[in-house]
Amino acid sequence: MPYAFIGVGQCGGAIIDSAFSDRFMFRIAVPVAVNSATLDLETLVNVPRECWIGISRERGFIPGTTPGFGHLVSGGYGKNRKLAEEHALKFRDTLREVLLKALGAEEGAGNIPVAVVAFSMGGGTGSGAGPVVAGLLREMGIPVVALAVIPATHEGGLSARNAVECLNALVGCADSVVLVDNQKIAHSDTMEALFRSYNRYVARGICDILTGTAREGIKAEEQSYAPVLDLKDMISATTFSYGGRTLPGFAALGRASERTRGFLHYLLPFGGYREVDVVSLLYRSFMKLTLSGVAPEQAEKNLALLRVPTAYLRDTGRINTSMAKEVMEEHSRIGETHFGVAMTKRNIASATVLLTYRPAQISRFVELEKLAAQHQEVSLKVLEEYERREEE
Ligand SMILES: Nc1nc2c(ncn2[C@@H]2O[C@H](COP(=O)(O)OP(=O)(O)OP(=O)(O)O)[C@@H](O)[C@H]2O)c(=O)[nH]1
Ligand SMILES: [Mg+2]
Repeated sequence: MPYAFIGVGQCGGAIIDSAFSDRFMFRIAVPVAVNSATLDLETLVNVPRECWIGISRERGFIPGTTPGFGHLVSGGYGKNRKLAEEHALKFRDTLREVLLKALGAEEGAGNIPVAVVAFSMGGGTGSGAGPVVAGLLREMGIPVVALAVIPATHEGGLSARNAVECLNALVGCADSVVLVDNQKIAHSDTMEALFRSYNRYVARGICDILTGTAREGIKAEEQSYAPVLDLKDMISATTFSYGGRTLPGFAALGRASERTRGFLHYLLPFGGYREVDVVSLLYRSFMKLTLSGVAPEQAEKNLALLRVPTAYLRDTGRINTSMAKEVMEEHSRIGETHFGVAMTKRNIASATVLLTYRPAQISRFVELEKLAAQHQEVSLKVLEEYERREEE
């Protein structure tokens, strides 16, 4: 049974669209794009209409192939998170039905090994309906990884408030949360111009981990000595257990890659393949984390996946896995690391890491909370001002 890869709202849709630009993804996952605005859905290039779900104010969640879809699904929520959440909860039954159909799992979702649900927390649709979608999948027994985008500081108080409320809702609805912080691209005058490449970066990282944990295509003899990651690793690397209760961890994603074959391959060692310095690949991935204000060595636990061409896996010693593992252990406060190697058919070596934190370690959460409180205060002041005038 394939994975579910669901994008909610404009940002979530754009991220999964990017993930499915790699056609291989269609072999291991099913895309679904949920939105309240047909215009947003029409911007998707890789996710076909059969994989769309619209939110109609009258009819709830409807499949993309519904006649008159464009009329029924229009307008969006314009950053009104509360209203999007309210509608999603009100039409939860239609969501269940339409979602199972879109996932090709009408008989039940029991066999879906994991669902990734991507959305931004600063807007309306994704921020409001994203956690509802995640919660529903989790209720069906599917492990849920939320890919949640944090608004940049300059986006202001309303976006921050939506994000704070979304985070509060999310805690009960996801097994793990991977954070994608737009503050990382906020240095640009036109942050929006960087969305495409940022989405591609995030999608690649997540797809690497998912395809790296999908055992299909990896023959045992080819895998030889290298450790393998499975989905359980992915979930436990990003979840905390307290007694009998589990709570999602908050993970930052990092990825670095390099070419393994140059034009001058006849001058290079073993069949034209360069030596891969996995330690420096890992350090480069730490420098490109999707979350600002966290120290890589302060992560509670972590996961790392190396992907290398098959040739590297054939015999021992081609890549130094024990050094890589040691580096990862040094970057976990409790010494818990989940480490694996998978092969790729491309001439590329990559390291993808997830570094997991507790909320108290994330300074961006404190910033969001402050910004959100300012927003609320300002609006209330305005209200008071008007009320006073009316009383006078
Ligand atoms: N990283 C990234 N962030 C995005 C992208 N598109 C929008 N955002 C961010 O997402 C937030 C806005 O959310 P959207 O996803 O556009 O909103 P929505 O879920 O469609 O909700 P509506 O308000 O109903 O339109 C802001 O914080 C944007 O900076 C994207 O493609 N990539
Ligand atoms: Mg929108």
